[in-house]
Amino acid sequence: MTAVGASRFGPAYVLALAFGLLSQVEVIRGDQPATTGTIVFEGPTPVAVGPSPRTIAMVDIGGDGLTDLIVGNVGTCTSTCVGTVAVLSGNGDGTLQTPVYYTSGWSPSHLVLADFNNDGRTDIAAVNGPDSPTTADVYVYLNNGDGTLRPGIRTALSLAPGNLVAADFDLDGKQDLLVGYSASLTFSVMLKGNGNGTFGPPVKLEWGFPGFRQIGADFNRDGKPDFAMQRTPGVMILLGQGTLTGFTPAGLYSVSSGQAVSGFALGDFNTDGIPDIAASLTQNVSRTGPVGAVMLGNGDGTVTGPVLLTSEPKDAGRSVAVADFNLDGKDDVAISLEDLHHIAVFRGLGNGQFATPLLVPAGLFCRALAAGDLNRDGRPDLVACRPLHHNVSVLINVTPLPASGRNWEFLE
Ligand SMILES: [Ca+2]
Ligand SMILES: [Ca+2]
Ligand SMILES: [Ca+2]
Ligand SMILES: [Ca+2]
Repeated sequence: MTAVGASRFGPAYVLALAFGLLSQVEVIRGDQPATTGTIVFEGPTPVAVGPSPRTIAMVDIGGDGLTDLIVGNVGTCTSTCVGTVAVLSGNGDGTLQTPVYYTSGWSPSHLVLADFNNDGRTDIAAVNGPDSPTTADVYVYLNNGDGTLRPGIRTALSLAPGNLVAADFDLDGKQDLLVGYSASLTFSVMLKGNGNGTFGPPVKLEWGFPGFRQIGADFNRDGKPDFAMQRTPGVMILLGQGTLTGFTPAGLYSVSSGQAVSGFALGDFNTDGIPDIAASLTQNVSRTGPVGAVMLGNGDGTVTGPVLLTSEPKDAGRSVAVADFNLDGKDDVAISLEDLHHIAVFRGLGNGQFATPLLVPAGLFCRALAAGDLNRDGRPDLVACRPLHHNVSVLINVTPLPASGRNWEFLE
């Protein structure tokens, strides 16, 4: 895999940005036909979701085949501090219904999706922190199966956490939660799932070094959940032993000097069936760094890379989402560029390399990203949180279909 926009692609490329309702970016590069890889999004269309959307997920909550939007809103403090998890049911045509709000702690900063009560329906967990003045907790919302959620089940924590990984770490058939803290703390917490949305007492996992912003996968393919986490100067992979507390470091990988991981997503960028890691990156002081990086899993818990994802002009990557946006069977990477008000879409070539990014206008100050198919045409759409504007930007994927003419109806 290679650095996108680096010299190996040659200097002969022109990046042309088109702004407007139909946001299409053509990339013309000397070594590749300009007609390949065009990705087109309509929008952005703002959709009001609540006071301050900070985290986002897309999933079919109602089991009706329509993708819904889940947003965590930072709340307000009066006598108590209350935030919300908002569910916007999808209409299946790219539009969303009015938000339904569920009470959470003050600052839902990360959402994960898992079936916590083993009823076959996807539930939601939200972690509240890390800058909450009064609350430190996890809320689990069990899915009623009719598009609604049950009121959140609160699990208190002693310190305000930052993010979550849901997995069955101890292999008892019940989803557990790994809770990550801020970059300055040297431990995580494991919550053993009881299989009903509640958890056992928090178990502290002391690492001896700061590490957070975790993402789970079975990186060494032994059936035991593992996870990767941000650890300066990059990413550390810890292999699970099938217990709540046993994790073996498998490697620490530098990403880019002076930069840190701001978001994680999983994909398979070299189509070998082994999970790979995509990360968005904060910017360095001189603002000369990449906006993201990809690390290719080797299947034994180690990774190869990083492949740096570079975008011009430079910006900090705020969040990352992975999907096959042009339906060529190869995972692509989207990274939100908050200050540039764009999303950089890196088209995957299927061999661990990426094309020069397409810059898609996403509205002012776009942050948390999610990908999913809102209008049932098989093409993953993008939604970006805009907390300063109290809404999300919806970008509908209208990428032209390949000339080979697949029947998209069968994708439903
Ligand atoms: Ca469930
Ligand atoms: Ca494993
Ligand atoms: Ca792979
Ligand atoms: Ca693709």
